[in-house]
Amino acid sequence: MFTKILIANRGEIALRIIRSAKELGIKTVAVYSEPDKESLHTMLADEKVCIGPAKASESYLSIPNIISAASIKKADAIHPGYGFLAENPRFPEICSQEGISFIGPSADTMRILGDKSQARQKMKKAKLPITPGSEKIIEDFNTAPKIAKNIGYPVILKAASGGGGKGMRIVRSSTNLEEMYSIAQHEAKAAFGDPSLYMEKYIEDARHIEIQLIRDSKGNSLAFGERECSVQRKHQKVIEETPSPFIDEKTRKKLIKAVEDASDFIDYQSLGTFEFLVDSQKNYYFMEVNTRAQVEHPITEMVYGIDLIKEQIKIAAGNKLSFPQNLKINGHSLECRINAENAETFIPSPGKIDFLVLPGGQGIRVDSAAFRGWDIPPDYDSLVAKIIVHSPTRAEAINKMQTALEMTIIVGIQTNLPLHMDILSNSNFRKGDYNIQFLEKFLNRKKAGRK
Ligand code: MV4
Repeated sequence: MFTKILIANRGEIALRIIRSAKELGIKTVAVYSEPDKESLHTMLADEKVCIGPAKASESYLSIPNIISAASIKKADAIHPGYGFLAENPRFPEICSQEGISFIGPSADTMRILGDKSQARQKMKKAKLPITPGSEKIIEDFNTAPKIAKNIGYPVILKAASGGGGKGMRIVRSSTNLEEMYSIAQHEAKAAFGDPSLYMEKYIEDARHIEIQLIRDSKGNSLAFGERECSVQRKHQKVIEETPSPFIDEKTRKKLIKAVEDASDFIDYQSLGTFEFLVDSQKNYYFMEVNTRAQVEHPITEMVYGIDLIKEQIKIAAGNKLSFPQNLKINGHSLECRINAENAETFIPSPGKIDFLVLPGGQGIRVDSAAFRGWDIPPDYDSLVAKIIVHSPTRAEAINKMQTALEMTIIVGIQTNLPLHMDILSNSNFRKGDYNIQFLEKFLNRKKAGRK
């Protein structure tokens, strides 16, 4: 087992990783940027190293700075968390050159899955259903109208280096194909330095469903019941839940089996998430693989009673998967992402937390790096806390979440707590009747004052 892990991240996820490492008896090293000097992850790790100024490109995104910190502190492994360097294949590559274990999949796996067009073809070979679409990237716009016609409108253009929605455009008819192509291409070039696009059939009224996978270096794999992540705005998830109110036992079993088989096919190692779109007929289509621990991993931990990060660390050290194969889903879990932002305009609201009460009690978990007096820097994402509940049924989980949020007090900054309260009391949400369009439509209705 590792003796010392460096956590190449900040905020709640850095704390989350420190907690699992401590439980495993592993020492931890925090890295921090100048404005994060007085943050919780630097206080709670065993050791800490400043890796640069506020600008992420000169601190949390600087591979040389982080590797130097690991060498100085003699860390034998690095956990990347999510965001920052978590899905950059150069990071595991350089870790391996330096003799440091990277807690995540191999650079090769990251590279293949990071190219969304290549990932699609790979998963097609692995027998996962994919949407009809172009076999590879579109080399020449002149071929695009024919590809679109063959697929049938509406189509969606996606950036090969994308993910998370950037460089993506829905095209509903041939008249605006050229314009949308140009916009998507420029956006992709600006965001990823790669203008390559590919095309898929656009699936209407879909749900965003994802399957958590863990697979060890000996080929033991385990996929879990789905997380429903359709409540999102501008590709940022807002509420996640498991199980999905839409997925039946038969579809769940098929998804789990399909992901376990696909992970064997690509010899995936570590924790990973397979994203799917599920249409109103419950047909599912592979979208992409996230090669990291995700923000919403706790809801899976709640219903299965497990610690995914501990297990991820253990299998990175070469241990065999220790979860039994017969894990059962127990009850229902929801997560609300509490952000420092205006609940109506979504404008970030960094600043000092003057007073803070976070909820607790049976079936309530809060993953947060917030404390009274913390001055949230404006330089990073606006996640303040993840409030996670666990109850026997979905209805009880929603009620528990409402109570938990009512007992949450955050003074000094604006948060999206009022938005969460609105969603949780919405009748369609309560019926489980929602898809990826839900939040956008809900917000439009609210703006028009119709609620
Ligand atoms: C799609 C889609 C519909 N049809 N692909 C969004 C991010 C990336 N993970 C995949 N995404 C989507 N891909 C096909 N063929 C719908 C989404 C999608 C979405 C699209 C527009 C607006 C909001 C969305 C939210 C989630 C997923």
